[in-house]
Amino acid sequence: MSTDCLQALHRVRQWLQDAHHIAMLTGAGVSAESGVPTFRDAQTGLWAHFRPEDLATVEAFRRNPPHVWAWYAERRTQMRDVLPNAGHRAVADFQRRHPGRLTLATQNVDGLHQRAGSPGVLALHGNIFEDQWLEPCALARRAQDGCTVEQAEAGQPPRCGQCGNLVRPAVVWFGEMLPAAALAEAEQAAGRCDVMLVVGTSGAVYPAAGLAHLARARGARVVIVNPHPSELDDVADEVLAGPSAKLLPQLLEF
Ligand code: BV8
Repeated sequence: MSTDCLQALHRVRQWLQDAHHIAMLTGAGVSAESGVPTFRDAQTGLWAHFRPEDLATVEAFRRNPPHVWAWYAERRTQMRDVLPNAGHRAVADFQRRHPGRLTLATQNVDGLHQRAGSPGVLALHGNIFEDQWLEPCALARRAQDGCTVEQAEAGQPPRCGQCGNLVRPAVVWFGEMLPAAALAEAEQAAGRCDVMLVVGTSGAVYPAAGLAHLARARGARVVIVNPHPSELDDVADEVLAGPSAKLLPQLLEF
């Protein structure tokens, strides 16, 4: 690591040690070293000619439920077989050593922060392993809440046995509101933190990416951990150009 990088790392570590409260926003890059393709990696195989933004919408699901359901089924299979990496573990270990000092908001739907042991993860974009109804249902909001889900033929999304609702993944699609409580808590943490760590995100998706702007506007130091340039670099006080599984343990082991 160059002298400049080492100096930047030590500077950020000092900011974190002096911080009363740390806010953290993670994106798909924090799971890259666990083997989860990032959201904007070139789609592989069957999905090579689809943009995620064109699949992760209610309209796409209504238009062709089996098509979108198959994309999620493939991603669930990918994500079921992976494990949290050293970056996820460094965050969870820090939270265990310093209860209440770090608020973690993630854009990821893979559940890896939760599996690493992080408490109170603010899952801004939901959880790919959970299902919900496509339409609001008087009986239940989530397939797990008591309605009977009838298995569908191969490739088709299941339906509710009572209300006939289509089952969809419990993730936030483009054009959908984020979970209000989680977003409000993330905004509160961004507004009162001394340091905001922005890890593994292109900063392309709002309102999640707006948390970095909010932290900056309220006077926090903003630090980016990302091996490549991102759309949030211009609001950062420091950009640590490297992989999170390597840098997070170096930043948080105190
Ligand atoms: C909404 C779940 C109200 C589904 C996802 C301004 C304000 C408000 C809204 C908007 C706005 N401008 C535009 C919008 C609309 C839209 C939006 O942001 N569009 C973008 C494309 C411009 N936002 C919305 O629709 C949101 N809803 O605002 O509601 C509303 C309603 C109607 C109309 C207007 C407003 C909902 C957004 C949520 C979408 N759902 N995921 C699913 O997963 O299938 S978003 C999806 O992208 C993932 O959650 C992902 O996490 C997220 C962001 O991507 P990244 O995580 O950053 O991943 P990416 O691949 O881009 O980058 C990876 C990074 O990792 C790279 O930088 C790479 O360099 C780095 N990296 C790689 N390896 C490593 C690494 N970093 C560290 N270590 C490594 N080893």
